[in-house]
Amino acid sequence: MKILLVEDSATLRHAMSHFVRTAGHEPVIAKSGEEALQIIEQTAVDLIIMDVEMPGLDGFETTRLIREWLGDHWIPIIFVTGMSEDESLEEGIDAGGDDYLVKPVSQMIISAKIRAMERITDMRNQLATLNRELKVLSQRDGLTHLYNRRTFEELAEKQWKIATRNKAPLAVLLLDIDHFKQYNDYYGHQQGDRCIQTISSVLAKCVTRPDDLIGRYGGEEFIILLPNTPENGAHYIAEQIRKSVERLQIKHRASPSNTYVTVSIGGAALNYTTGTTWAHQVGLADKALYTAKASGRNTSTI
Ligand code: GH3
Ligand code: MG
Ligand code: MG
Ligand code: MG
Ligand code: MG
Repeated sequence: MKILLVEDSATLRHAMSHFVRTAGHEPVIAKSGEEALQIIEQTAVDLIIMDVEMPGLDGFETTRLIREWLGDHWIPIIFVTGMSEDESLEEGIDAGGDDYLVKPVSQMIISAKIRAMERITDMRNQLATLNRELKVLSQRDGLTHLYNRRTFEELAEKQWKIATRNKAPLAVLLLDIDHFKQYNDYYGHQQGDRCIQTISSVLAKCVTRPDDLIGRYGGEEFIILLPNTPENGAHYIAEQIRKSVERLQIKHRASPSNTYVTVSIGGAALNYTTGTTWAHQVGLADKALYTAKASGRNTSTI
């Protein structure tokens, strides 16, 4: 671990550096609170050992400022001080310290306290990793890793509000795989799932702007939000998707035309003259999808 030692006394700095090295860690030295803040802003450290009584910023003030700077990123801070009063310990903990040692401290105590903090750091890191994984699981669809419907709706409504506030163009596309029930019945559910995955990766390839959103809307239905995209842009993207799927030539012997897997796409662009809501716009895209289906499938209608 990289351990920041904040200590104004040269003698103690030397002793503590030695302790830290002996414990198998790398000391980084700050001679004052001000210097500690500069280091924190530039260097990632794993633990801080902080003197309290220092000219200029004292250890408590420095700790408050460091906590503010670090925000959610927690690193352990241990005070080492000559002040043994209960009130002083209380102030240190309230300032954001995690432990409070009264001088003199031995090599053994420093090593043990570092190990204890290392243990807590490990646990926090594991928890952070699990939280990230949990977030992905709760926001994404397991089969395609696209946004699930709930998350898509949340994100899309935000984008929709931004667009209407700025009177910016925005389009939504709904996509449905053609004759997919027959595909499943003929090839089985597992191959059906693989087909859904393949279509989802086509979407990811065709819809590439950072603000664009793709979601799995239902079983074999997908929804796409295209911010800053007017009707002709949406039409272009829809055709790109439709043609890309067609070009894959995924065999579909059970389709009425005995050919390949195709998709139908319905879209709607935001229209400021008629005024609308997000739900209404999705409804318009759904109607357009119905029209695309009715006009023979493997079509996009916007
Ligand atoms: P259309 O061209 O009118 O869209 O016909 P369709 O058969 O695709 O339409 P329908 O909505 O009747 O059928 C959708 C089928 O998609 C139903 C189900 O067999 C299949 N399906 C839905 N979700 C999944 C899924 O997660 N995995 C698999 N393998 N199949 C699914
Ligand atoms: Mg001091
Ligand atoms: Mg469907
Ligand atoms: Mg259907
Ligand atoms: Mg379908």
